[in-house]
Amino acid sequence: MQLEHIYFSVRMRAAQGGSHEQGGKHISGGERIVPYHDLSPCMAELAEKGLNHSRGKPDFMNIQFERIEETVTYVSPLPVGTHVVSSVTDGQATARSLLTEAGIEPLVIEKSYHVISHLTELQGALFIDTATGQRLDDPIKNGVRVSRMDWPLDDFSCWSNEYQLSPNIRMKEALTLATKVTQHPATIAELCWSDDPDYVTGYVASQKFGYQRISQLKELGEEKGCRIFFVDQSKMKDLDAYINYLTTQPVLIRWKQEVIADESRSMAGRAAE
Ligand code: WAQ
Ligand code: MG
Repeated sequence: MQLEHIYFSVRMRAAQGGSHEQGGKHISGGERIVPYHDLSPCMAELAEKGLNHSRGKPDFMNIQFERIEETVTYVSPLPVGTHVVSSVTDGQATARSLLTEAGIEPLVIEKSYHVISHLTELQGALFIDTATGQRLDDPIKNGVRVSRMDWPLDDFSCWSNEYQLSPNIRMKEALTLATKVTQHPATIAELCWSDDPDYVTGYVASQKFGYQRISQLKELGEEKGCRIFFVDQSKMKDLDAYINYLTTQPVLIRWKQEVIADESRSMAGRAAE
């Protein structure tokens, strides 16, 4: 097997006041997929992300990589829309109406907000059952962390340039995650805003309408984030299979096949010169 076709999953998590297992405060996490020659810069980037974070200085960090044995699937990024709102109230009303448009019952939406209002610590995503509004992931854990997804920077840069969006790495990471998660038929919608006190933009994502950014979903300074996957249990084998998809199936985002086609064309052109 050629080395450049071997990929590695790289994961980082950082906490303050001890490790996550010891009850430390979650500071930052990161998930990437890179070939062997990018492992060193990738681990340096993840270390930097966790070391200089608006949630505070970590006193625990874990960075690990492992070779991916599973076949990598390539997925196009969800289409993006933006809603500029003038307050958190407007932003949250927009989020609720998008969730309704995705097919979630109003009572289920209310129950999910009730669940998150009672949470203190979250390191991953919560699952809410679209049939009952009940939490489905293990409540003694702090959510399920999705991993094994990435969007190579060159392809992301072409994409953001084409759509005249600022090449915001945070959006790259969130859109990558949302694309992977909504690719599973059981994910009806995702609702998210950051736990970083300096970042108030969030989104609702679904296969139905893509990744809809909302300019303000919380007040500046707020450290409580949110990530909810609204799931239809009838569209999954069982919860373990769903978690297995989220945590082990490698997904790379690829916007333009033509980028590669263009490159090979220009190389062919050069060869012909
Ligand atoms: N898997 C599951 N949950 C995660 C993951 C993951 N890989 N990463 C983060 N979370 C959860 C976790 O509970 C965090 O506390 C919460 O989400 C927020 O994470 O401008 O930056 O990384 O388009 O702070 C969205 C808007 C930004 C971007 C979201 O989230 C844009 C963001 P953060
Ligand atoms: Mg964060």
